[in-house]
Amino acid sequence: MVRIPSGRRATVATPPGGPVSTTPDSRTALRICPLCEATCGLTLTIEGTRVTGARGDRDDVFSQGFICPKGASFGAVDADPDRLRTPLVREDGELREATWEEAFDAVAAGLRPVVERHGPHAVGIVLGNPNVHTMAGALYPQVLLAGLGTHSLFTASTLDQMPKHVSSGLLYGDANAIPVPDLDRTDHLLLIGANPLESNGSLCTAPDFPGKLKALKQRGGTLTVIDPRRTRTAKLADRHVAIRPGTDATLLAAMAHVLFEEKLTDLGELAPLVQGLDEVADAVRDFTPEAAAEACDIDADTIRTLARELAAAPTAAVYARIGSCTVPHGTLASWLVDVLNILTGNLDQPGGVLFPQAATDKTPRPAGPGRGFALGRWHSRVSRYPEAKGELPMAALAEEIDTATADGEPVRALIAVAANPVLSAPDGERLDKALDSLDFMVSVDPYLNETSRHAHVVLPPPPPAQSPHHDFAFNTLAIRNQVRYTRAAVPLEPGRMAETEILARLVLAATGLHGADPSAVDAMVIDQTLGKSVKEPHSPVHGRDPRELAAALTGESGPERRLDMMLRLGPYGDGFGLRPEGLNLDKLLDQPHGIDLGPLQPRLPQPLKTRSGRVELLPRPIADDLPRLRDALRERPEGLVLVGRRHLRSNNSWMHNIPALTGGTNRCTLHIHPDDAERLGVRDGAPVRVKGAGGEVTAPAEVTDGVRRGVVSLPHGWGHDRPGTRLTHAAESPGVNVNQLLDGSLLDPLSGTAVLNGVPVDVAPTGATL
Ligand SMILES: Nc1nc2c(c(=O)[nH]1)N[C@H]1C(S)=C(S)[C@@H](COP(=O)(O)OP(=O)(O)OC[C@H]3O[C@@H](n4cnc5c(=O)[nH]c(N)nc54)[C@H](O)[C@@H]3O)O[C@H]1N2
Ligand SMILES: Nc1nc2c(c(=O)[nH]1)N[C@H]1C(S)=C(S)[C@@H](COP(=O)(O)OP(=O)(O)OC[C@H]3O[C@@H](n4cnc5c(=O)[nH]c(N)nc54)[C@H](O)[C@@H]3O)O[C@H]1N2
Ligand code: SF4
Ligand SMILES: [Mo]
Repeated sequence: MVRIPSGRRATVATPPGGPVSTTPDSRTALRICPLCEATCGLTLTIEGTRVTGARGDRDDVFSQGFICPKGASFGAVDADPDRLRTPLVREDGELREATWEEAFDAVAAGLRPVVERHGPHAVGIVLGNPNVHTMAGALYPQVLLAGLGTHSLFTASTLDQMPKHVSSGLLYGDANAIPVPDLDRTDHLLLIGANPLESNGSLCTAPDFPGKLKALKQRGGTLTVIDPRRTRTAKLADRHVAIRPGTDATLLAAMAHVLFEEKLTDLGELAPLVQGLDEVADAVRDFTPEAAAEACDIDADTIRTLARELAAAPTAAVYARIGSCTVPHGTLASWLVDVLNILTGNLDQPGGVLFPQAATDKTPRPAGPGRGFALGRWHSRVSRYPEAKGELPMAALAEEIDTATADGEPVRALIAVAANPVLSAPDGERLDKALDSLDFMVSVDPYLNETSRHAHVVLPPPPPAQSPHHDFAFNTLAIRNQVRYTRAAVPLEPGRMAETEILARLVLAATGLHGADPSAVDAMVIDQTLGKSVKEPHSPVHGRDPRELAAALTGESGPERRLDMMLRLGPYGDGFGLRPEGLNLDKLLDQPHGIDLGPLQPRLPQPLKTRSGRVELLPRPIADDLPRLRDALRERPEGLVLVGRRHLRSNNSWMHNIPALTGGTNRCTLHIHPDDAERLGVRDGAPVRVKGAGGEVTAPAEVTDGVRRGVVSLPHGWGHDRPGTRLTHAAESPGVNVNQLLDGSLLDPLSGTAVLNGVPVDVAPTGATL
């Protein structure tokens, strides 16, 4: 049991880490940064109600003072004058400012007739990335989904990490059981399709990821990076392998082949927990390094060396992100990452990859067989894509709206929360038109942007300084168990509504309860959760009276009471008095810099929820998809392929409006290798046309040997040139929408994830024919 410190409540946050330059009426407040997955603790300087500075909080138990340029610009992000201050409601085709009451009246009046006439699936829900960075996004979308009962759910996961969820679901029986690399202790990190020096890490929450990679090298460890671009992360590596995009699954299968062939597999303590080892050996038999070499454009010796190094390292972690997920074999690549960790005995071991245990996880049930993971319980209407984790592919959103079929209703109304699919998903032009054709659309978004401009109602959440924060999602992916909560740093401005209340009211308006008290939503969740918990034998509250438990909850608001409940029911919790030394909201509030809960611990077999109760190494859907990968061994793309890239001072589609975070190297240019540029007559700085299956864009060329031959790179989230938006600064250098090059037809079939990397394109100087 981890000791939960007790201490006196700090009413005013003390300036940690020494003096801050403040004026007499300035103060400081703590705020966990919501601008990327690293979740750094910030110390904000506040004058009146304005954030005038941000520094890393040196006393933060997790981030210990780390901050990046985005976090340092927190004040500018918070105070962007283009942020909407009041709801907008469409009247006679035009959006006008409205009261909250008018806005929610319009939401209820827009959504209910669609549900009543066409059924729940005619209402689509689109959830974007910032939902994992807000408390509201963690607490209400599930309630909305359950309340509406729609199957039309589309999220940024199918533009991102869905392959990993599917792979974890199949291997471990739990789509959210994602092991993370033990960055602080590993001897060898094999990093694939990730660039944490720009992204600050993903599916691996680690403040100061760059510092941790440097520390790995300083303690004698090795870093290998697989990336078609020589990224800043690759430059730090001991070995950089510039793979042909889209072929990681082939490379990883060949590495597994080598481990079997050279008898380098050693499952160690995992052996009794794993079934299907021989079947995997059979499955990768055709993937000889020689067969993979040409497909991946990596010589066979290098493939063997990668496998041997992995096996020889005292501890090692294979970690892969976007570049391995948003590709045609994303789920197979994600699966093979874990297979390699398992074959080398590095799963669930210190220095390898481990399952975090967050404070808001439920108290784990005893180990044993579970219900397993099902795929394809329903299908999309038009292309019959299988659902994965309850979601349909974001790439199918446009067709689900604009295409009628004999069976089922098209999506006629849309609820978009923190989502900008017009820029982030394939074929924004088609989506533009589809959104315009909807009977009704509501966006919960701080900006009037490429997507929200189509809404009939826009509900703007307050800026982050006015919102409390706890990382429900990222603590389950953190490289150290810890828990932190920061209340709003400044009070809500007059006329503002907390995003938690916006979403609670949205739940009510969508489910026919418009006008009810929004706290009823939290009360209902609390009742249901406690009612279920008291019936579970392993729960710390087994057999107790749920009403008595609900009455014991503390917190100033519904969301805080829900956080208190989750903490108290959780693995470190006080169990509502059962474990008085355990965690609750009051104790967390007493520790404004957070509570460290220790390094990650081995947890198997407890996290397994497969039907067998073991790790199922070769699940049926994976086995069925392997022939497609065998076919890919023979593929040799002729022309250029496109990959993405991220910039440290950017974040997907919504940070180009902050002058402090734009300009310099953060530009929407096409990276192209000098040899390709010469062959095609492309000059550095000159505009080039890029054509893909979904359309064409023109962007300035940036000739650089930072990309390998045969590969070009454009960043995503640009293309801020559409009318009817309110993004003053972004519109000055709009860039182009890379996703216009995609037609949305290329998906990883198991996860429904869009292929955003390794996409065939043609490139020519403007004026030349394509
Ligand atoms: N080509 C290509 N496309 C990609 C990617 C790629 O690598 N290449 N990456 C993909 C990935 S990984 C992702 S996650 C998606 C992201 O795709 P999206 O989630 O659609 O896009 P974002 O730009 O993250 O932001 C979504 C919206 O959230 C709003 N927002 C910001 N803060 C808040 C808030 O606090 N509350 C609310 N309610 N809204 C807020 C923003 O204004 C914006 O409109 O893009 C994907 N698209
Ligand atoms: N600064 C900044 N930080 C961010 C974001 C942002 O937009 N900007 N977005 C956030 C989000 S939503 C996410 S999901 C994470 C993503 O976090 P990361 O996955 O670290 O993101 P990227 O920087 O896009 O790195 C992906 C790398 O994959 C490479 N790649 C492309 N195709 C292939 C391939 O086929 N094989 C291999 N091996 N590599 C390939 C690309 O060249 C690129 O360097 O970042 C988060 N953090
Ligand atoms: S690394 Fe991420 S969480 Fe940390 S300060 Fe930068 S943007 Fe914020
Ligand atoms: Mo993402």
